[in-house]
Amino acid sequence: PSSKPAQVTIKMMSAAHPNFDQELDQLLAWEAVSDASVAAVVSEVLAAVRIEGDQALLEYTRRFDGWNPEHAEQLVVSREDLVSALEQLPFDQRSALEAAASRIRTYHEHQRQESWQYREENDTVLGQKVTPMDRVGLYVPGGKASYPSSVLMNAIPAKVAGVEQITMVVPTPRGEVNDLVLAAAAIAGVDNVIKVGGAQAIAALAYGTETVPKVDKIVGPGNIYVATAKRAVFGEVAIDMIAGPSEILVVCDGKTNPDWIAMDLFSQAEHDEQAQAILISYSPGFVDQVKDSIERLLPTLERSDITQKAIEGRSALIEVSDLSQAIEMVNRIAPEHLELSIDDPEAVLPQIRHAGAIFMGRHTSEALGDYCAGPNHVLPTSGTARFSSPLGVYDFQKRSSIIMCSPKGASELGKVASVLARGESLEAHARSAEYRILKED
Ligand code: HSO
Ligand code: ZN
Repeated sequence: PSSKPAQVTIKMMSAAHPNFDQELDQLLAWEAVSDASVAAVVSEVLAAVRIEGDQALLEYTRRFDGWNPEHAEQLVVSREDLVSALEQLPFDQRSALEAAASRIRTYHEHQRQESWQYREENDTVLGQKVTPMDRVGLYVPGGKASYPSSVLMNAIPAKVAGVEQITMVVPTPRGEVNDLVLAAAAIAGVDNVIKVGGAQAIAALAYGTETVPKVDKIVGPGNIYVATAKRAVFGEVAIDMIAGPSEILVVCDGKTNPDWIAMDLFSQAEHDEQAQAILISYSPGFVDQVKDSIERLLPTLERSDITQKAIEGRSALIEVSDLSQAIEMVNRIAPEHLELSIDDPEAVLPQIRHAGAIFMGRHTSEALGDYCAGPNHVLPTSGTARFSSPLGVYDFQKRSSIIMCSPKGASELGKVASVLARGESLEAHARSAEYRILKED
């Protein structure tokens, strides 16, 4: 970190510019990389794990993770190791993780879907029964994107849904696991932790091996090998959405300290060189003030390299004419995170239609939501907030339909079904329904 201001070439855009629409489209363009050579490696790994089970896991772990487990038992993190990771944590870290976990749990308890039913006049009952999935797998990346907060955000909703068994997989470069990640797993109630990563970990969760139980759904972020493997096993198991780079969109009326806005933009930019940070303001000249703050503050960051690449890459400071133009643009961008850094965010909320999470007012920074406000930080990226939602309890629950006919109800429905079945030339359907028509009806 340095205290000398940097020259930062962030895109400055204006909605009044004749080419603005094309420029914005270009800024938002994002294509998930798919790579034929990656796909080939992944399909080989999937097949090997499917056939050889633990032996393949050991072999790939030796090859890719740089340590030499001899027996599959060495891949398993014991209950005692989990508990001791928690106990060895410095006091402030432990209490912050616990405070975050408790707030995340409370928020997600509001999301639980309940079963329902209703009774018709003839005593036929119709309903929907909600059931948690039995087993869920959670992928946690190794390296720089190994976030304990993400362990909480993925595991707690599954537990709140009532999932019995959560298996976490995590690659361990040289056999070492991040203690904070283990502690977070202990706090969130993760049941098994296995030291295996990459496509081989996804294969193990999807097919099961001698030591890794087969799961019903796999969640959690990963690199291109992991994402490709998740896509390939989809159908065998359910998967969560495949996330693109992180994004933040700040709308500001010009009355927030520009340093706060710059730091909020950095908070996403520091995740990833491909991350996107956009400011939209309708206060003349405010974008230039924020640019000054960016140049002064960026060099003071520990991750200034990544942050600068993101700020100079897919990011922009945009001037628009008024609030309603800003709102229109928000809905077009459908950002993962939206900060409304304005006086009266509640007045604007009804018009916001597409955003993963909405941070209301100057004091609500995205960082608070990333860790501990309560809502999930796994959110739809790359404009997918137009049709998807934050990760939640509902992602670990499924529904079964319930139909219970009274004799009278079966008789009445039988007449309708019989006509429709004969229309489809399905004789057995028709007769099955007709058997149940009452004589007196
Ligand atoms: N902002 C990230 C989540 C995260 N932030 C984890 C810090 N740690 C999701 O877009
Ligand atoms: Zn973040």
